[in-house]
Amino acid sequence: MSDESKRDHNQGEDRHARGFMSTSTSIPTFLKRLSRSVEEHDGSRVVLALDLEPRDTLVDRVCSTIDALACYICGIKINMHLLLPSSMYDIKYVNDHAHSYGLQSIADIKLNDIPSTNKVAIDSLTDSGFDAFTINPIIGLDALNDTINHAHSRGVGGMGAIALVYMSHKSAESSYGMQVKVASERASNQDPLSSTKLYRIFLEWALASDADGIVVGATRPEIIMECREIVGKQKHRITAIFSPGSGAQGGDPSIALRSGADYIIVGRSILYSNDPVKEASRLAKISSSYPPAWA
Ligand code: 6CN
Repeated sequence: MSDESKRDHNQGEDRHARGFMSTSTSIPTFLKRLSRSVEEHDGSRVVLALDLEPRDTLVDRVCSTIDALACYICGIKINMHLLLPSSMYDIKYVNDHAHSYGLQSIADIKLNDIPSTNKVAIDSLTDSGFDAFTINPIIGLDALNDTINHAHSRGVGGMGAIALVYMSHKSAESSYGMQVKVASERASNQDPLSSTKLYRIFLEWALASDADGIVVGATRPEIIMECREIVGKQKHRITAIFSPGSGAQGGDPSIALRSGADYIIVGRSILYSNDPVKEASRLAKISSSYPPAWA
């Protein structure tokens, strides 16, 4: 990174710190921080998936991508593309850089282990400057509760947890869409098991464990709609719907948002377009034209 961009970066950090202190004494949770970022970025509800090719100068390329696109997005999402080839120091540097623009940062690790291991992972992600992470509900309700409680007690205002409910890729149907039998109050004496789809159980567990958000693929507008209806019935809590899979995976961002997604997660169709700024700006405009479902 050049001296000049480092200087800009540090100035941005100061701006971020001032913003944090001047708003109020209450500590904002992940969704409040994300909403504030939306306000600061002209209503954009685009989360940029920073899935760049892991070649030399990856951190510099990631930071210059943030520099170019920061005003069209409300957050970044980092996954194995960057996490595996980078040091914790580099990741913290990238997250600090994103924060200097008021952006939130999500660690897309689809956390999926026993609670004690999950907690160690969450502590490391907190130390690396992340604001939230993705988690796989297959670990079960008690483990989800335990892990998410821990996350909410970490960092400034807590780490957000975003649970996978229905992934965007084609074969998600064979797992998330699987018909399963569960013991339920609705079942009859003749058949003590009732039948449902796995993603409905994941949704129920995500809400029961106070997940801050859920992931539903933009390739599944009908499932977004179904989840929106259930999520919208909650009286005392907001759970945001994050929708990846538009563009490169074939989903339509407008349809995902109209179906009830709060945030679209987009990578390749911005990063590898002929004009990433134009494409990010286009998606920012689309996303800002759909009011958040809870407004
Ligand atoms: O817009 P793209 O298809 O290039 O990228 C979508 C991003 C990727 O980083 C992928 O890992 O969203 C992530 N993702 C997630 C869940 C899911 O069901 N489908 C995805 O594509 C997440 N998180």
